[in-house]
Amino acid sequence: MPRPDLKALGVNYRRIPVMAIGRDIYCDTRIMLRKLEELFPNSPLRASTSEKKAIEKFLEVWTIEAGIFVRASQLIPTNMPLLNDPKFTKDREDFSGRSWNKDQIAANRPEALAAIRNGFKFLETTVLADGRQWVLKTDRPTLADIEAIWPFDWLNGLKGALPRELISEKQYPLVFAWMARFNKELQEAKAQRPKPASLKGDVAVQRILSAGFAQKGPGVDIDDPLAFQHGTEVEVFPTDSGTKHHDRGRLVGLDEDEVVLSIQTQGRELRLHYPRTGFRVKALRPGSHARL
Ligand SMILES: N[C@@H](CCC(=O)N[C@@H](CS)C(=O)NCC(=O)O)C(=O)O
Repeated sequence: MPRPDLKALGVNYRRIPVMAIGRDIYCDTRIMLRKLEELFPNSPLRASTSEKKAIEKFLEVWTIEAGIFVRASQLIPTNMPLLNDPKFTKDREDFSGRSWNKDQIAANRPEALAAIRNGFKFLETTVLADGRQWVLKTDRPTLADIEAIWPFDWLNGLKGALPRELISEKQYPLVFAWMARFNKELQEAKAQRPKPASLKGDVAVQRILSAGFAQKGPGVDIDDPLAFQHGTEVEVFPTDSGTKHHDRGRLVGLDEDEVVLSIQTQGRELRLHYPRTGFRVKALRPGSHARL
């Protein structure tokens, strides 16, 4: 924070990353990955069978909603110079809703470490136990690998986060070999891809505002438990972190997977897309919205 480019778009959601495809803005990697997979259906990343899709989904839920990422973030080393900057710690508190006092972080560390160590053991003794190269026994990494690997790989690269006497190649050889393989594949993929263009924020904002929509919305499901009508004025915000940053607008999409909010910015409509779980949708005028 601050996020001037998102502000110029009228987006209050504070977390990163955010993806724009035309005037459709996607908040949260869970919905971004899904949309990218829809847009590139021949992509070799998505799982091919319902059983494999289930594993992919469980791994997403495990790392994001079941708390692996939160535990990983609690292992940020307390000797990081930034933790002495009150502006930084205040911002982290606004983001996470918990204390970033060094002593409290240190006191919480054993519990967080136990959760992460449990995660390493789980991967070592189940998912990777038969010596497979990739989570779904494919020739190349798939989305299931991505869903599982990122918090562990992040911690592995964050100096001082993992005590090596407890968590290393020695105790978890299969997990560490998998992370090394993944990073090698990633470097090779990066070397082969077309070079992405970088845009200044204001240019990106204008490009987004003058674009068309990338997709048709899902519509507002009449069976959704919220029983909201299309067009109800609502606010949407995450319930796990960044919870104080609410977007307000008209509800134009709601189903089992997705929430879509329509906002107006500089006279143009933008549609903000969020995953259905982990976000709250609240009517701005309680009582005025109900269909029933
Ligand atoms: N579930 C969200 C989590 C996003 C998230 O926690 N992002 C963190 C970085 S990993 C963030 O935005 N930090 C910057 C901030 O302070 O707002 C997702 O998968 O996109």
